[in-house]
This record gives sequence, C-alpha cells and structure tokens, in this order.
Amino acid sequence: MAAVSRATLEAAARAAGLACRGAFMPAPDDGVPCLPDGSLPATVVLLGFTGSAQWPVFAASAEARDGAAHPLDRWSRRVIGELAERFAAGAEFPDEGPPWRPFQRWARRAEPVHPSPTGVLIHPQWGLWHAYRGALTFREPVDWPRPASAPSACVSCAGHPCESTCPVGAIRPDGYDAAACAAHVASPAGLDCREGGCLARRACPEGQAHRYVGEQAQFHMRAFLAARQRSD
Ligand code: B12
Repeated sequence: MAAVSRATLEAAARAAGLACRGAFMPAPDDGVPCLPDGSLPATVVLLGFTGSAQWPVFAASAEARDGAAHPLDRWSRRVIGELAERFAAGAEFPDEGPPWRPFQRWARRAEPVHPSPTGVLIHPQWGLWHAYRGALTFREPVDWPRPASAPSACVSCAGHPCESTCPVGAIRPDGYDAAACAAHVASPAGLDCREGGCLARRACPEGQAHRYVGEQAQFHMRAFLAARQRSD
C-alpha cells in the first residue's frame, strides 16, 4: 500500500472525533511493538483529545450511552481500529496492559510536551488538558515534520500552584501520591474534585481555555476512582 499522507490522516482522525497528536520514528528502545513480520514500524502517529474539542463525538457515541464498563476505551478501540484497518496500520492503546505501552514517552517523542509535577504531561497550547487515545503504527514512513521544540511552561511558572493546591498534598516533590488523591476524591470532602475535576490540575495557569468542565471533568474523575479501586 502506498504511504499515506499526513493531511489524509489528519482529516480522517478529525472526522472520527480525534486529533493527530504528532508522530515519530521509533527506535528499538522506545518500546513500540513490532509488526507481525517482526520489523519495527517506520512511523508511529499518536491520536488523542485536545481540551474539550473531541468530547462531543465520544459523548454521542453508542459506547458512551450503553451503560457498560470502560466506554471511552471501547470507543477508542473501535474508532482507532477502523482507522487502522482503513490505512493498513497497526493499533496500540494506552489501556493495554500492564505492562503499559509507554504513551507518555512516545508523546515526548511526538510533540513538545514535558513532565509536570502533576504526572500529566504539559503541552504549550493545551496545558494539562489533553490525553492520548491510541497510536497507529505504519510499516511505511509517513512524512511528518519533527516537533517544534518549546520550553516547559513549568520552568517559568511562578509559585507552582499545582504543587500547593491539592487539599491532601498528593502532588509531592517525590511524585504523585495516587492513593492519597483517590481517598480524598472518594470522600465527602472530595466533592469539588469529583464535580469539577482535579483541583491541582485546575490551578495550572496554562491552557485554561481548554479545561475539562461538566460531564467531561466528572467522567474522568469517576474513571480515575474506578481504576484505583481495581488496582487496590
Ligand atoms: C497506570 C496509569 C494511571 C494510574 C497510576 C498513575 C501514577 N501516576 O501512578 C492511575 C489510575 C492512578 C492514573 C491516574 C491518572 N491518570 Co493515568 N495512566 C496510567 C497509564 C495507564 C500507565 C502509566 C504507566 O505506568 N506507564 C508505563 C511507563 C513505563 O510509561 P512512560 O510513558 O514511560 O511513563 C513514564 C514517563 O512519562 C515518566 N514521567 C511522567 N511524568 C514525569 C515527571 C518527571 C519529573 C519525570 C522525570 C518523569 C515523568 O514516568 C512515567 C512512569 O515511568 C497511562 C497510559 C499509558 N499507557 O501510559 C495513563 C496516563 C499516564 N494517565 C493519564 C491521566 C490523564 C491520568 C489522570 C489525570 C486521569 C484523570 N483523572 O483525568 C489521573 C491522575 C494522574 C496523575 N496525577 O499522575 C494520561 C496522561 C496524559 C498526559 N497529558 O500526560 C495517560 C497517558 C492516559 C491517556 N489516555 O492519555 N493513571
């Protein structure tokens, strides 16, 4: 099959309710699974959500309404699976594991994102309000510009409000305390986090215009608590 173009992929992703989140040429130590013939894909294209832009497409889907578990993961698998079939690509998913596919590592290869104290990568446009829904892996190279380099907004951030806002101090210098976070979010005192989303993430001044609100914010907090309960 002839190599697919970036423009074609971006248009197909947009029509499916996804954003192309950049691409990279994997090296052997990037943890990208091999193709069925044992070779490394030439290009990996990441797909995801940027702010609230794609949420309405998922919210209107059958998966969002059928009441079964893991609606967003199931929607991602269907929609990205269809793209993979159409473009004769492989498909990888962030919920596949453990062991987990190292999506944050891949993201740092594909676009100018940086680690933040919250554990969520910070993006120069979307701030902390973005996520990865899957990746397409191509045997043939897809022509994609190298990501523009941009400094981490956390480096010049005054006061690091994300580190001081969490009511239970779950964002710590030595990392994110998921257990303390989940205990608080599940408690009566965690109502604001459950209803409006993570307070530490909301305190970040970057990408405020793209903050998740309403059902999108609540959906992710419910999914976070459910994931924690499964791992306890
Ligand atoms: C397990 C998991 C969780 C667990 C445990 C997370 C934890 N921090 O302990 C739980 C259920 C608690 C969780 C919660 C959430 N998660 Co989570 N999670 C994952 C998952 C499935 C695997 C992560 C993993 O272990 N990967 C394995 C390692 C080897 O992969 P890696 O890419 O190399 O990751 C490393 C680097 O990124 C590096 N790193 C990350 N930050 C920093 C910071 C510094 C300073 C340094 C040096 C390194 C570093 O450390 C990571 C671990 O080694 C990923 C999806 C995925 N497949 O990656 C999502 C993922 C990381 N989660 C995500 C999100 C959004 C969340 C939540 C905010 C969900 C919500 N409520 O909205 C919360 C809060 C997370 C937080 N504050 O850390 C997003 C992050 C998107 C982004 N913009 O970066 C991901 C990528 C899922 C997605 N679909 O996009 N999560």
